[in-house]
Amino acid sequence: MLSEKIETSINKQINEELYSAYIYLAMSAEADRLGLPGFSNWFKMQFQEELEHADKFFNYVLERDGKVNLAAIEKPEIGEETPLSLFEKALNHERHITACISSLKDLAKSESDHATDVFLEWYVSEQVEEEANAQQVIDQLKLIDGSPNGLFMIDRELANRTAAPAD
Ligand code: OFO
Repeated sequence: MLSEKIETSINKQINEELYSAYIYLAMSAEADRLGLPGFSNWFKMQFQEELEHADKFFNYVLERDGKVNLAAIEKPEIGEETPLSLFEKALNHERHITACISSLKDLAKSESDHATDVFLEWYVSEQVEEEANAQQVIDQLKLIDGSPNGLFMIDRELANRTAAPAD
């Protein structure tokens, strides 16, 4: 059984994860428009991983006999971007999600909900990885400093990404 506060906060996080999926889907479309199929693939894989993050929270609420309340998903604000601005937006977004997970964890501790506290550990580690992944591409993009050859190489590398299951 989940406390009302935890149930509300996890439902809010389901919405955050679905919004994450949505923003990465918009980024995937924008990367495709820029003629970068590898970047587009990277964001599409991220979209799929975010759906799994949402699904993992969804299943957890049901497993704890809670109630899932699905809310409207905000429109992602992705305009005409550059490869660098896309990844800077991705990193800023992941920093925001890290803060959400940290607040959830603080709440689980204050409510003495040990099961939720342990469940959230997976997300804590995942956020370290997600921020590092976005930062790595930002570093590479800064290193090539707009070189078309460099961009082509990064695009080829990002084309190899597959979605990791959220186990
Ligand atoms: Fe990007 O980790 Fe979930 O939101």
